[in-house]
Amino acid sequence: MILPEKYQLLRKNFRNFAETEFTDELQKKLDIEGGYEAEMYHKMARYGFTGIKIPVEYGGQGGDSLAYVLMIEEFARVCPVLAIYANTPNSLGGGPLVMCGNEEQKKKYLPDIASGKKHIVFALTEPGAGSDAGGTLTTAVADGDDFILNGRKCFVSGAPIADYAIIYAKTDPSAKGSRGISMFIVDLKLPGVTIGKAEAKMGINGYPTSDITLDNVRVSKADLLGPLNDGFRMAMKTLDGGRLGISAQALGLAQGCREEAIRYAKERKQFGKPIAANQGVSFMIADMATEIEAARELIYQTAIAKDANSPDSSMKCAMSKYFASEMANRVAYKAVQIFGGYGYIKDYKVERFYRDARIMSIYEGTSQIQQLVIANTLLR
Ligand code: COS
Repeated sequence: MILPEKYQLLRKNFRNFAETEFTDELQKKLDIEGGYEAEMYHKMARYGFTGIKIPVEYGGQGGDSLAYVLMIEEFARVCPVLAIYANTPNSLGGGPLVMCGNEEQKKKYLPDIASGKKHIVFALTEPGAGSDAGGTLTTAVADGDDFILNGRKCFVSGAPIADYAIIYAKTDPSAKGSRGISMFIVDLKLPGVTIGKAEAKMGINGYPTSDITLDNVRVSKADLLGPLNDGFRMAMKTLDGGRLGISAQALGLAQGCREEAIRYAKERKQFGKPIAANQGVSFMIADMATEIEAARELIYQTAIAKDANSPDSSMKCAMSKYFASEMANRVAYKAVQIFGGYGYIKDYKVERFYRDARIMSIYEGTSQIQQLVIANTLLR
């Protein structure tokens, strides 16, 4: 797709920022030490990236899904984990508030999220409710002006550094399956909240992931987000946007792999010529580039369809995530293959890309869940 000039300029700005700020030194530090780079988050906030999709009246940039996709793609092309820093406030964290917060909630929370003062995360998954997100066991029981929450959320990206979490809990125990679930904004400083130890992960190091345990946590009724008992549908709608974001992250990673592989294949000489002169290598590059272009077209079209409220946009978000995340894994595999033994060594970026790619066909719904969403839409 030939992008209108406005988006080309945006892409250039995002690329400049990532290439200047996401230094190799910082990327290696994050990968080896894990943890979190608060200074980078604040820098992104100063540039308006943490609020790109948050409406202007609440302190954001009011950008559309295509601008958001371009930002995530360009950031992930240089460093997939740092792309998440800009993703969470715009997507799974801030998204539910933008979508169904009342005026008071939006005014209270969104400006601080857009400006990077506060960090908000999305807590849906539980030890026994992963792909079956409707199997939520966390409960919220009304008590006077509050709800009392009990349960445990797991694999919450960003929990150790977050101020708030969007928590899903069953408010109507008599409702079957995914019905009777509600959404809450929970201040993680409230008594009874425990944040677990950061998980040791294969990749995406530098943005910590942990459990959140809720033990009789008293949450004000003012922090019920959206209609009572309708939280699951809101979670699914939020995940539509989240899946688009992951597809852009996978696209950026694949583009980064492609560039590394081409540079190396032209430089590296074996049998007296650059390895790129061998069809075995050049055809891998042709395949990588073709798949990346196909993903890019699908993702950009999906972003436009989503903003136009096209009836098939949920399915397209699932298709984008399914195709782009599997594609990124294939492309990262080939990039490592082209680098040969060096691709297995941590000094070379493709080694990290390969590990980072692996989660993309898992988080925000596995590839198999995306297939289910696509098939259910087509066959209903
Ligand atoms: N937008 C709006 N509403 C949606 C929706 C969407 N994208 N997807 C589903 N819904 C609605 C359905 O229309 C249905 O509404 P009614 O109850 O009014 O009929 C309701 O939500 C339940 O949908 P469904 O019957 O499809 O729910 P299931 O329990 O069968 O679950 C899957 C569907 C498997 C698709 C869902 O649980 C899922 O996405 N699981 C993966 C979760 C995930 O991605 N976890 C990662 C968390 S972030 S790391």
